[in-house]
Amino acid sequence: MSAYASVKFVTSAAEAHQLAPDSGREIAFAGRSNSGKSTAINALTARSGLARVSRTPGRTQLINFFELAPERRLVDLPGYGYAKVPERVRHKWLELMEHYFNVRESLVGLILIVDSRRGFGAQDVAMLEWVLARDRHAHVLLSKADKLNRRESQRVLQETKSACADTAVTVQLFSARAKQGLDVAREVMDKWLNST
Ligand SMILES: Nc1nc2c(ncn2[C@@H]2O[C@H](COP(=O)(O)OP(=O)(O)OP(=O)(O)O)[C@@H](O)[C@H]2O)c(=O)[nH]1
Ligand SMILES: [Mg+2]
Repeated sequence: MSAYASVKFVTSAAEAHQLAPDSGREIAFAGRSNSGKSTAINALTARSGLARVSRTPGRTQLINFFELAPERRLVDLPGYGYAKVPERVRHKWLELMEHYFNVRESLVGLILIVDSRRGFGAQDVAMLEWVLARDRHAHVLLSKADKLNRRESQRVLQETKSACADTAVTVQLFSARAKQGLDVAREVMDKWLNST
C-alpha cells in the first residue's frame, strides 16, 4: 500500500513565478542528472508513473511539485552536471535554483540523490552547503545500490558518511529497483514533514 495514498501532481515551474504556493511544508529532491531523483520519488510514493523517469539525462528542466497531503509536498528539482547541456540552459538552471532556495519558506529539507557508483561530486557538495547555509535538513540517498555488491556499497556508505561527519547530514543506501531503504527514507521524510 502506498504510504501516501492520495499523492498527486500539482504543477511544473520553468520560471520563478510559476512555483506552487509557498505554504505548508515541502521536501525537495536534488541531484545530478540521471542520478535517479524521479525514480526515487516514484518508489517512495509507490506510484510508478508519478514523476517522469527519463532515458535522456538532463531532460527534466522543470521544477515539478507533487502533493502528498494538503500542505505537504515533494519537489522534483531539475538535475545538474550533464555535460551536453548548453550554457544557456545551465545558466537558467542556476538562476531558477537560486531563486527557489532563496525564497522558499515551506522548504524543510533536501533529499540529495547521489549515484552510489559515483559518490559525491563537487556539485553535490555545493548543493548540500547551499541548503545547510539556509538551515534546512539534508539527507543523502546513495541510489542504484543494486548495482554494487555488499563490499562496494558499504565502502561508499562509509566514505560518504565520513564526508558528512562534521554536519547534520544523514546518509543511507537506496535502491528503487531492489526496494532497498524505502522505509528509512520515508521515516526521515515523515519526521521533516510532521515534526512540530
Ligand atoms: N539499477 C537501477 N537503476 C535505477 C534506479 N533508479 C533509477 N535508475 C535508472 O536511472 C535512470 C535515471 O533515472 P531518473 O529517475 O530519470 O533520474 P533523474 O535523476 O530523475 O534524471 P533527470 O530528471 O534527467 O535529472 C533511469 O534509466 C532509471 O531506470 C535503481 O534503483 N536501480
Ligand atoms: Mg528526473
